[in-house]
Amino acid sequence: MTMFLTIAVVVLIFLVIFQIAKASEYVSVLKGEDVSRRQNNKVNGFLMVAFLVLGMIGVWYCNKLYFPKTLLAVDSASVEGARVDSMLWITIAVTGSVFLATQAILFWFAYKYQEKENRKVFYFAHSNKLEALWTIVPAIVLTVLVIVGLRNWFLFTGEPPKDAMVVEITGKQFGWIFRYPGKDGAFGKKYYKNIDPATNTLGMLWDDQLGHDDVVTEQTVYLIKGKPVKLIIGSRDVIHDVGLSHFRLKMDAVPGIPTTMWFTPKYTTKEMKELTNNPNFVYEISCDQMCGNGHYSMKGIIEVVEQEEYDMWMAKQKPQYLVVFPDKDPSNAKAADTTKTTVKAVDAVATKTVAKL
Ligand SMILES: [Cu+2]
Repeated sequence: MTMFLTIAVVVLIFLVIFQIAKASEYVSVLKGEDVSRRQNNKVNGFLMVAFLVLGMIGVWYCNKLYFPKTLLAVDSASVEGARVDSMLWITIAVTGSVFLATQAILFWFAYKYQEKENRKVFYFAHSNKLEALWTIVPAIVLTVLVIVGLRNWFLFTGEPPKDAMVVEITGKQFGWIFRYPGKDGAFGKKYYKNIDPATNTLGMLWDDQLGHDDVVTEQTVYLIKGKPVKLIIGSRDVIHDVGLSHFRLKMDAVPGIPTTMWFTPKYTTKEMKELTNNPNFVYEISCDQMCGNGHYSMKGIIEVVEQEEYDMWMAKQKPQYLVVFPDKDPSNAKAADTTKTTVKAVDAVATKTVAKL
C-alpha cells in the first residue's frame, strides 16, 4: 500500500511539474520572448543568492550540530597528534576561506550581472597576469602545506626518543597480537612457517634466546602515560592498518614489510573517561584497511596507565616461551621441588608410624 502511494505521489508531482512548464511556455509566447527571458533571469538571480545564503546557514548549522560528535572535539591523546590537528586546522582555514570567497563571488555575480537592457557584454579572453597569479599563489601555499606534512611524517616514522618503549603489533584476520621485548629489550626471531594458531601465533623461533622473555598478548595492549612508544607493525596474512584515531595516527600493517611509528600518550584511559565525559571510553585500535568479512569487528584496545600500574601488570605476565614450555619455568621447577619435599616428608612420617606400629 505504502509502495503504491509513493509511486502515485511521484507520478503526480511529475505531472504537476510538466503542466507548470507547459503553462509557462504558453505565457512566454504571449508576453514575447525577450520580456519573459529577462523575468526568468531575475528570478534565477534571486534564487542564486537565496541558495548561497541558505547553503551557508546550512553549513554553519550542521557544523554546530555535529562538531561535538567528531574526534576533534576532544584534544589529541598524544603529544605528537597535536601536530596533525594543527595541520588539519590550517588546511581547513586555507581551503575554507578560498571556498567561501569563490562561492560568494560565483553566486553574487550571477545575480549582479544578469541581463539588463542597456548593459553590454564585456568579453574577457585572457590575462597573463591573472594566470600567473592563480597558478603561483596556490602552488606556494600547497608546497608549504606538503613540506609541513612531510616534516611531521618523518618525525612520526623516524627514530623515537632514546627512552621510548617498543611494542610489536601484528594484524591478523581478524584481530591484533602484541609482543613486548621483555627485560633484554630485544625481540626474538620469528618465521612465518612456524605459525601455529594454538601455541605459536607469531611463529617465534624457540631456539632464539632473545625471544625467551618476550611477552605476547592479544586484543589489549598496555602503554604508559608520558612515555614515548615505538610500534613495530606487521601482518600475518593480508594488509591491515593500525588506526589510532584518538592519537591522530595510523599506519599500514603489511605482511613481510615491517612499518613503524611512534607517539607519546598524553592521557591515561581513566583521564580520557573524564575528558570525554564517557565512563565507557576506551582507546580503540581500528583496522583502517578493508581486509575481509570480519574487518568491521577487528578492534583492539589500548590501556594507557601510569608507570607503576604498568609495572604491576607486566610483573604478572608470563613470557610466551614459558607458557609453551612450562617445564622450563623456574617457578614451576620450584613448585615441583616443593611437591617432592612434601612427598618425602609424608613418606618419613608414614615410615615412622609404621615403625611405631
Ligand atoms: Cu584488517
